[in-house]
Amino acid sequence: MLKDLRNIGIIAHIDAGKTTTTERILYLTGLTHKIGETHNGESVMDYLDVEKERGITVSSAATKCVWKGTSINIIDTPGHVDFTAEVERSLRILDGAVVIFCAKGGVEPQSETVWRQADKYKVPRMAYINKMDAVGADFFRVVEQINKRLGSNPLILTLPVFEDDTFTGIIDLIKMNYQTYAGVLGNEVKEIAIPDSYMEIAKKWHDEMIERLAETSESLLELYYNNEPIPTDIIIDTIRNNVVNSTIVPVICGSSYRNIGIQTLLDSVVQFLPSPVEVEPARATVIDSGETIEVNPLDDNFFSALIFKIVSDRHVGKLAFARVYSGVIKAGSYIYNSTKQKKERVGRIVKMHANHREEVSEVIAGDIAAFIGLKDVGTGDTLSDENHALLLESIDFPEPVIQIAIEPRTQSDQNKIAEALAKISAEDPTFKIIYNKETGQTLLSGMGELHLEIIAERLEKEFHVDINIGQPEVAFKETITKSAEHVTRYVKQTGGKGQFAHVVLRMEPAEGFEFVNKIVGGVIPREYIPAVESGVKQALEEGVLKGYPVVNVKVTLMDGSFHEVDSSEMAFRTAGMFAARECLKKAGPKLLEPIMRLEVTSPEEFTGNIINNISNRRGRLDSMEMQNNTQIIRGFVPLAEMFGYSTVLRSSTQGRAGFSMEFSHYEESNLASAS
Ligand SMILES: Nc1nc2c(ncn2[C@@H]2O[C@H](COP(=O)(O)OP(=O)(O)OP(=O)(O)O)[C@@H](O)[C@H]2O)c(=O)[nH]1
Ligand SMILES: [Mg+2]
Repeated sequence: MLKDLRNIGIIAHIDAGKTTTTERILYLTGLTHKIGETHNGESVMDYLDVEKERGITVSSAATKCVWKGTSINIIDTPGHVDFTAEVERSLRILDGAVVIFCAKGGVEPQSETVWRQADKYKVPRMAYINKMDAVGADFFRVVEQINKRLGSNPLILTLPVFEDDTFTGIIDLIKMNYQTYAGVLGNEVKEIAIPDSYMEIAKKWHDEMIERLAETSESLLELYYNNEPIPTDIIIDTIRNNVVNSTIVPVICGSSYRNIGIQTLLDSVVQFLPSPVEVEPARATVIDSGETIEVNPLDDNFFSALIFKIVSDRHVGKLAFARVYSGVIKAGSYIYNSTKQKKERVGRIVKMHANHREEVSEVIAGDIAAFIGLKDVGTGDTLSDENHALLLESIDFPEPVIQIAIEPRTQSDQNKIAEALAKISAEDPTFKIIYNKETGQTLLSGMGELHLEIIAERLEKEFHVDINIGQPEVAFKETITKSAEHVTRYVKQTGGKGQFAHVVLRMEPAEGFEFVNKIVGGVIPREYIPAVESGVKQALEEGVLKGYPVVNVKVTLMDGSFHEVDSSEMAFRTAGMFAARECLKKAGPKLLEPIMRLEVTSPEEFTGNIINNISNRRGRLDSMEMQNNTQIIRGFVPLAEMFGYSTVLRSSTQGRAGFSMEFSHYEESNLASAS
C-alpha cells in the first residue's frame, strides 16, 4: 500500500550525525546486526573508500528498511558544501526530510543551506536534535535558532532527560511518559513514568503543544475547549497535516551515538512525514501537446520516472536510480527516455540497501529503485511511455567554481584517464572536464577544493591512473553586455567539391543559453540548423577574452543561404562557430567570477580586523549579529581572493575565529585581468 511507504532524506550540515543516525536505523530495523561507526570507517552507508578513510559522506546513499509495517526509503546525504548537488538531487525526488541539528553547534550556515534547498522543493520536514549527550548541548537554544534563523515554526514533541548530568532518555510529550533504553545497543525501549523533577516542565510543554495544535484543527480545538481528553491519534493526525503543509516543524531529540531516541525518530517518520499519495503530485509536460499535467502515483496510470543519480558499478555497469512517479515498470521491459528521445530496455531492477542489492521484478509508482541495463541515460532524465511521452521537471545543479589542471604521468595513463573521467562525470553533474588542446592539459572543474581532491584521489586509487595535479584556480566565465550581429559567409573553392555556408547570427544577453531558429522559407534547409547550433555551442565553450566558457547568451539564427552542391553540415557548423565568435567580440564581452557567501564567527574583539580583511579582499559586508558572546559576520567575497584565508584568519585571531563559505553567484569581475 502506498500509504505505508515513506521516501525520506536525512539532511544536515557536516558531522551532525546523519550517517551515524542512518546506521542506527539499519540496526533497529534489522538490516544490519552490528553498528558501523563512521569514524572507524565501518559504516555501511559510507561505503566508498574515500568516505571510509575520511569519515565523511561524499555521495548520497539510498537504503530501504521496514519499521512497524511501513517501508522507508532513506537517502543519507553528505553535509559538506562541495557536495551540495547530492542534497539537491535527493530533495528533488523525496517526499519528506529529517533535518538533523547538532545540540551543541545548533543552526550552522550549512543547516540554513539545506533548509532553503528543502524549501525550494517544498519538502515537508521534521527536526531531530542530535548529540544531546555532548558537553555543551542545549536543546532549547537550538529550537530557538530553528525558529529565528530558519524562520520556521518548531513544535517540541520530546524533551531531553539528564540523570546526574548524563543524557539518559527522552520525555514523549504526546504519550506523556519517559523513555529510556536497554538491551543490546538500546534496542529495547522502556516506557516509564515521568520523573517527578521533570513533571512540571513536561506538563508545560505538553500544554503548549496542545494549544498550538488547537489553533490549527477544529476537532482538536473543540476537545480542548471542553477540557476533554484528546486522543493520541487526533494529535498525530493534526501534526501530520501541519507537516504536510509545512506550517509546523516537529522537533525531537536524542543521541544517535548513544542509541537514544532512534525508535522515536522512526515512529515520527511514519507518523508525521507524508506518504507519496499525501504530497503534491509531480508536474510534467506532455511532449506532444506542450501542456502541463499532474502525475498521480496510481498504478494503472501510464509510466513516468525521473533519474536522479547514476552510479557506475564494477560488476553490473551503470546503475540508474529512479523515482517512479506513475505507473509500473517490470524488469525486462522497454521504456522511452523522453529527455534523450531514445527507446531503451530496463534489464534488471534492484532495490538498494546501501551497497547491497536486492533484485525485484517490478517497481510501482511512488517507489525508488535502481535500473540496470540503460545505456544512454543521465541524471535528470525522464523515462516514460513512448505513447505518453512526458518530461518531468529536471534537477538544477550549481556551476563548478574551482578548477585544477591534471597531467598523466605516462602514455598508458593518458589512455586510462579519459575513460575514468567519463565514468566519474557521468555520476557527478557538478564535475566538468575540459581538454586544452594547446597545452595537452586536462582541466577538471568542481565545487571546491575537497571535491576535486576526492576526484583526484579516486583517479589514483579506484582507477589506478598516475597523475600530476596543479594548484586549484578559480573557474571564471565570460558573458556579453550588449547585443551584436554578424554575417559569416564560409566559402571555399579548392578544386573538387567546395564548401558553402552563409549565416546571419544575432547574439544578446539572456538567462542561461538559448538558441532560436528564425529561418523561414527554407533559405537554410532544416537539416543544417542543428549543425549551426552545434557550431555556436562550440564557440561558446571558449570565450574571446581568456578562453573561459561563455554563459547567459541568446543566439538567434536570423538569415542565411546555402548552395545545392557545396553546402554540408560541416560547412554550417564552421560558419556557426565563426559567426558566434565574431558576435562575442562585438557584444562587449566581460569576465564573470564566482562570488562566495562567507560567514565568520569570532570573539567580538577581532570584528574590526575581520571586516577590514574582507574589504581588502574585494568583499562586501552583508550583516552582523551577536549570538551568545560570539560575533557573526556575513558577507560576500570573490572566490579568487579567498585562497589561504583560513591561515590568515587563524593567525589574526589566535585561532579563535572560524568561517564557512559557499558559492553564491557569478558576478561581473572588476579584476583588471584574470589569470
Ligand atoms: N557525542 C556524539 N557524537 C556523535 C553523535 N552522533 C554522531 N556523532 C559523531 O559525530 C561524527 C560525525 O558523524 P557522522 O554520522 O559521520 O556525521 P554526518 O552528518 O554523516 O557527516 P557528513 O556525512 O560528513 O556530512 C562521528 O564521529 C560520530 O561518531 C551523538 O549523538 N553524540
Ligand atoms: Mg555522513
